[in-house]
Amino acid sequence: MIVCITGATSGIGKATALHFAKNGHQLIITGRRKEKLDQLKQEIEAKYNVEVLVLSFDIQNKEAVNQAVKSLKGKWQKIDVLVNNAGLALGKETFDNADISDFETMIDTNVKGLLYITKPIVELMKKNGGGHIINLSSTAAKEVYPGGHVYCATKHAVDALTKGMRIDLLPYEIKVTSIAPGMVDTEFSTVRFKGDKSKADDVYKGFTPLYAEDVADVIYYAATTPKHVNLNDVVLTATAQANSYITLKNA
Ligand code: 8X3
Repeated sequence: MIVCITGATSGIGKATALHFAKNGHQLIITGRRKEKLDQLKQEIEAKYNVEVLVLSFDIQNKEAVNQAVKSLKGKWQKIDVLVNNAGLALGKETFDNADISDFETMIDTNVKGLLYITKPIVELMKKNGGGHIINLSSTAAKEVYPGGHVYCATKHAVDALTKGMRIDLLPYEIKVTSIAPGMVDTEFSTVRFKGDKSKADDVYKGFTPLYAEDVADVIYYAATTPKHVNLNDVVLTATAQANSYITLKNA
């Protein structure tokens, strides 16, 4: 298969790229940090017998995204799976104390960015006679928690878009899946708390959280079900986490 993964420079995206590569799939990896993508391409091509194409762009920039998809030639247009992983949370202050530019970045990345990349790739999938879109949602799409407001809203939007795409893309044999992880020990919280490592580390202390590889495993499973089977919506959390706001810590 040819698998396009957004936000592949770290965390769930990177783990997903490695997981698919290990299983012999060709990759298109995208992200903002070109050096990190080039490094990952080198690492993967040295270890596994697969080809990796790097596309570096800011997913918030509609023109840049369109140009990148347009630049795909030959076999690279035959994308079987799009993993919409790029996304972020910024801040956990209450709504009234939060920063409006953080709101914009989250909406521009998690919602608009996802739309920018999906729209032209859907056209390729239609030409190819099918495909699979896997959207990275979150437990934040299922319940809203204190300080979650806009991040939770963007993930609720991802769930709604997943359902809407699944309905409208049915005639084209394009599967659409939502994977909603709970707390995953990645750069996610460091980004959310703007580099405050001690705040970020606290999130994953006192229990065993999910790791990026756990989510990659589920994404891979969803992408490799038989043609007549689709996982519509998968929620996965650490065993110690019940939902967005109940986690058994220091048990
Ligand atoms: C990430 C999970 O708990 O920070 O989507 O909302 S959480």
